[in-house]
Amino acid sequence: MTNNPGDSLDWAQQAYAQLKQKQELEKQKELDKQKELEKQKELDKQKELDKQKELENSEGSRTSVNDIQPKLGDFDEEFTWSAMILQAQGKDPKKISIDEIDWLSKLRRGLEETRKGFVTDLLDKLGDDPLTPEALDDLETLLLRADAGIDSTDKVINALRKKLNEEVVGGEEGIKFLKQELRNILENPIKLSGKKILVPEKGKLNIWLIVGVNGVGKTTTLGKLAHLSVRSEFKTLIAAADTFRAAAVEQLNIWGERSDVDVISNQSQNADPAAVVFDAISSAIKRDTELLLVDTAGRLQNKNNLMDELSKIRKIIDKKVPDANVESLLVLDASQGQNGLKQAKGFSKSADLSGAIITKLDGTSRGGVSLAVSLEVNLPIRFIGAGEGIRDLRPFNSFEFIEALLADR
Ligand SMILES: Nc1nc2c(ncn2[C@@H]2O[C@H](COP(=O)(O)OP(=O)(O)O)[C@@H](O)[C@H]2O)c(=O)[nH]1
Ligand SMILES: [Mg+2]
Repeated sequence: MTNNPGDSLDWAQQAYAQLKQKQELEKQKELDKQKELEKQKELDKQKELDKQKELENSEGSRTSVNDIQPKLGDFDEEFTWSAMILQAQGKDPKKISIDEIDWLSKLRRGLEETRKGFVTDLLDKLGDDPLTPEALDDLETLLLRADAGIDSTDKVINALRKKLNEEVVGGEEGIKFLKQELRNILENPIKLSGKKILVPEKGKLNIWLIVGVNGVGKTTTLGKLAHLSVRSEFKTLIAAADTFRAAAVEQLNIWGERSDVDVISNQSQNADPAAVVFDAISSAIKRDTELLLVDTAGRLQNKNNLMDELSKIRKIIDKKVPDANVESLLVLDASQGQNGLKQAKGFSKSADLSGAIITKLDGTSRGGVSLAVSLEVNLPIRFIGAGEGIRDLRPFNSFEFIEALLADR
């Protein structure tokens, strides 16, 4: 299926060299280049339009402004970087879709804020010189500032310090080692869970509870998950168990419509969320649903009520369908930094969480919190969201995440 990763890297490096060469030529042959660019843009635009059409045809769905994807502009640089990342993972260059390139570009752009206050400084400090104890102190400050949390920071710094005591570590090697350490933190809970990525089991009822405080992006994420699920041909159903917010059901109905997924709800005021879930499970059984996505409230009259409510929902599920695969996924807003870690600790005490979803990585983000949540709460990160569009959610990939976080351009 895949090419030799070495070949792929060669291919990417060649593409990059060509780009550089192109930029040189650009200076000399301004006019020629202008024409060429125009032609290229026209071609790309055409490709984009074709792709759009293809999507519209295959899904027959509505598209919003947010869904219209590949944005040109920084195309060359982003394309090259994204292609390299995909190929470093052994992906066949011929099979890389513009969707994948676009997503990685978006992720890199999303993590730009985190990077600015962290990696750029770090790279400046490390440069090509060997790593020094002073550089480690700086790195420690930078990691804390990026919301990586004390424990993650200590872990990485100690590992680097140990290595430094054993040998001379060059700047580039230091970065490589740092990336590996950071990746290990993210990968640990994923490995422990025994599931590399979270996918519903075919032919079985899977129930994913989407939990988290108000405004973090639960409903939006659920809408995106429904889309992903339908695209992957799972029979999907939504339960509107946030009965506290009046507009919540309407918001979910819109998302349901976009992916052609039915929403089970109870319009009456102060309906019992557990009762909605009960009804939804009955429908799911009747329809042979494979993935039931449950939206929950982020705020009730007080905090205890919220946790009680979640455990009540969980009890109903365990009683009614004890064989179902149940996931309790905590949604965290990346821009909330250390607050996200607090939320994760709070929910994990009473909500029996099995994973986390990090949203809003496109805003002014402090992506480091993913590390803190992985290490301190031991939650595998399952998906990440970077935008309000229906396609702006992907399964989490620690390699891509760390490469985007530490991208040096
Ligand atoms: N920029 C950005 N906005 C998001 C993302 N996810 C959700 N939002 C926005 O955050 C706000 C709250 O989202 P909502 O899903 O209603 O949050 P909930 O209260 O947890 O259900 C909405 O305006 C969403 O459009 C994301 O990944 N990026
Ligand atoms: Mg909501």
